[in-house]
Amino acid sequence: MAILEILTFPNPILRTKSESVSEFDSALKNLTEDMLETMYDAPGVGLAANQVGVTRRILVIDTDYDVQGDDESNRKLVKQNPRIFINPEIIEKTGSVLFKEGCLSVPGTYEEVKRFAKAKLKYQDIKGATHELAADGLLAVAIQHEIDHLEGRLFIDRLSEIKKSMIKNKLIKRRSKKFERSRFHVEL
Ligand code: QAP
Ligand code: CO
Repeated sequence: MAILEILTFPNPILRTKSESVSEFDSALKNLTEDMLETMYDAPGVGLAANQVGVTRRILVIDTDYDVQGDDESNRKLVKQNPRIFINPEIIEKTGSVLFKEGCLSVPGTYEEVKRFAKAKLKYQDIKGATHELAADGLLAVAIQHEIDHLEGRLFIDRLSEIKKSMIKNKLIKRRSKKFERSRFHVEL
């Protein structure tokens, strides 16, 4: 098990369309375990494989977990419901909701996005067996957000042009500040 590096905007891998999984082997199982560990550590409620550099149609989601402990050293998962979706496809969608979303690849940015309120999902499990799942609430929103990642789409793409450009400017500025700081550090 390992905690993987989460890629952040504007990394081009986040813009890559992911390819279907056809081999349900131990490498797939190891990757999904690492993705779950990375998600719980972040902490987040969902992660797509391309966020850790793997452009395959793999998602992990847990919208039900609870943590105990006040700092990193004694943090413990006291309840969890890890879900793994391979080659997920939305086959039915109804209603609409506004949900204030964030993304581990767009840190520190939260904006309301319009989503379908309910979604029926067809997916494969870790062994390749096909299942269906009817989702609503936070799970339905998480599924739509994560499937966007598989298409190379980010939640900020679903905002108005003006909001999107403000956010992009903010993130690019923050990134160059970070770069300046690290360069300064090296030169010292
Ligand atoms: C996607 O997002 C999602 O900016 C998962 O500083 C979004 O886990 C599912 C996070 C909305 C359902 C509803 C974001 C953590 C986590 C940040 C996340 C941050 C730290 C985002
Ligand atoms: Co995301």
